[in-house]
Amino acid sequence: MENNGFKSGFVALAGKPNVGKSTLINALMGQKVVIVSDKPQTTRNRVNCILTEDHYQIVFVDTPGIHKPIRKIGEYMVNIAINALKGVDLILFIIDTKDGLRNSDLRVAEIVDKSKIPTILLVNKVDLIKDKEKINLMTEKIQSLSSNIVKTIEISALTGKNLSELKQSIIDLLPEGPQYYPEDMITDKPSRFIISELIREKIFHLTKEEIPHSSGVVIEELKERENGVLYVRAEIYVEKKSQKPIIIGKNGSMIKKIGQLARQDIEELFERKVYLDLYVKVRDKWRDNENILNNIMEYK
Ligand code: GDP
Ligand code: K
Ligand code: MG
Repeated sequence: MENNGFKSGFVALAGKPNVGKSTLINALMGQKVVIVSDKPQTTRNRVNCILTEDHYQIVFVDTPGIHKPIRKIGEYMVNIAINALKGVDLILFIIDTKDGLRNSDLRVAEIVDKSKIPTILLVNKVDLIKDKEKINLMTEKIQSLSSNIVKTIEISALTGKNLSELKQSIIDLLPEGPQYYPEDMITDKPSRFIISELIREKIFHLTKEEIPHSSGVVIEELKERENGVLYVRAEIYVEKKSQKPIIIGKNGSMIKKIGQLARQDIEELFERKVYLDLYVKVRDKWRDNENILNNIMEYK
């Protein structure tokens, strides 16, 4: 054979918000590539994460959670998630044992079933639950709805339980194929996107209520200075005037904290000194504004 049995393929994560899709990708990648938080709808875009070894290349496709959208941004996210399943080689369908089954899980089960793509059902967060019966009932219900489930594995994306078994199962199910991306590439997204995500993640971690979901981050300038420092100017969008002082914080303490934590992550990822300039802009109802959404969700 020409490619000496090299295996490759696209593996999409499917599931409602907050089941642990992004956490699982980072765990399988062995490094943090996509952002994670305890809040639903943290992930807003499709992000390909590429894991290359001697005899295989797995392209994990992270997606926003499938839910019932209220805002226009939610419609964008659900469309992105559903479209991301098209044409992949394998689906990892994740359910959350802690949260139990909800309507959105059943909706995902239907979408997964319709895709006819081989699917591994992942029963996640088993570190949190001892009730075997509950796990079995959830698993059987989903198996009865998605006829293309070829395997079911109980995992913990957080503790790593059964993740090596999962990785082996993925490789077993992948077809022989080409190396789609260069071996040193870990994501298909541009630096601007990764940087804006790392800033947005800190807003998700440090603020609460409607603030994280009302915020968006746009990189206005990114350049390498002669002294080797990476200069980043980013704008944080909020929806209302009253939200701006919350992001800025007392005497600028919040925006300073967001900047410090984001800068550390960016420096680690890009292995260089970073100068991060953050500004806050009020963009009235930007989550329903198609022009802004087309700009902010552009990294498709
Ligand atoms: P996503 O919205 O599906 O991408 O979910 P995230 O990856 O952002 O995770 C949502 C939350 O669930 C975060 O607080 C994670 O730390 C947590 N989480 C993910 N997997 C596990 C797990 O296996 N066990 C526990 N205890 N928490 C988990
Ligand atoms: K989340
Ligand atoms: Mg996510």
